[in-house]
Amino acid sequence: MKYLQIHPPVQAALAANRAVVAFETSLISHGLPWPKNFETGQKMEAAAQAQGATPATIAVHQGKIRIGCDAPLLEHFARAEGVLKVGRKDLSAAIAEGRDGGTTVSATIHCAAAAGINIFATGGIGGVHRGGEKSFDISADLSALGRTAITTVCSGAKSILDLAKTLEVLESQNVLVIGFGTDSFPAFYARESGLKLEHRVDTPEQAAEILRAQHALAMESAVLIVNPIDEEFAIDWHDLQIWTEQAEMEAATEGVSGKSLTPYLLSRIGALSQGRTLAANQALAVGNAELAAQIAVALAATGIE
Ligand code: PSU
Ligand code: MN
Repeated sequence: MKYLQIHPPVQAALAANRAVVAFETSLISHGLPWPKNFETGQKMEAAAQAQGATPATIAVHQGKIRIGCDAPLLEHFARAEGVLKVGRKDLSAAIAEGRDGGTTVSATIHCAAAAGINIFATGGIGGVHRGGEKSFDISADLSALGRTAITTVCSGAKSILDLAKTLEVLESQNVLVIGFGTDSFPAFYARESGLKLEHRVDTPEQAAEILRAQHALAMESAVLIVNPIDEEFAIDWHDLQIWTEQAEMEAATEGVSGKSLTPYLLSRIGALSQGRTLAANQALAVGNAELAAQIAVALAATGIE
């Protein structure tokens, strides 16, 4: 595609059918503060490489879609002010205007699939916000997952959301949700939401088996592999509720809504928890990068006919 600029190591890996894992940049530009964001991006890439996969961090840079960023470009997206938050619907405008954009899940999976990458990892997907039945604030990630054939590894949806409604919308969108080593939908910073899942795998090979069937059936929707945060970094559900309610109240008082709401809540909860949620966010994102790479390697080993 005309607007794609594929980084040479990613191009080489794709041409040789080797494992490639895509990452997003909104997590870096809007989800975490400097320098934790740059460190997280680098650690995610290193985790993929350690498993034998090539990382491809995706962004819009000067109106071009970059499939794979080198370290200076990653640092740019971590440091620069005023980077646009680019969802799938914003891609064309960001390109035409020659902008710099950090791509969200919805935009990143569209670009990854266009480049021929079939696995993507992030921290947590967007979903239905609390009170979504009134505000209609439902992340475009959900409908994008419903119409993009890509495997997405994440720690469930962000705990600031209404997780039960988020699971309902994923079901409506035909997104297959599989617990990795768990029977319950993980809650981002917390290991458990208490919401039961129907499908579970315990190894990357078992996951790869399902992905082969998904591919053979020519499904147009994503498979979501949900991986709980490491015990060591997990945060108590009750503490999270208190911080989230406080942050939600502040957002309402300050009139924050739309695109700014998720970054605002994440940043306020980071401050209220004295940085514990930031450490947790990094740990879970790196864990998901590692698992995605293991699954990509398992898939590449036997092909995906
Ligand atoms: N995962 C994280 N932190 C983030 C995000 C994901 O650990 O900040 C980003 C993703 O880019 C996701 C976006 O697509 O948050 C959701 O934003 P919204 O709720 O506005 O759709
Ligand atoms: Mn929203």
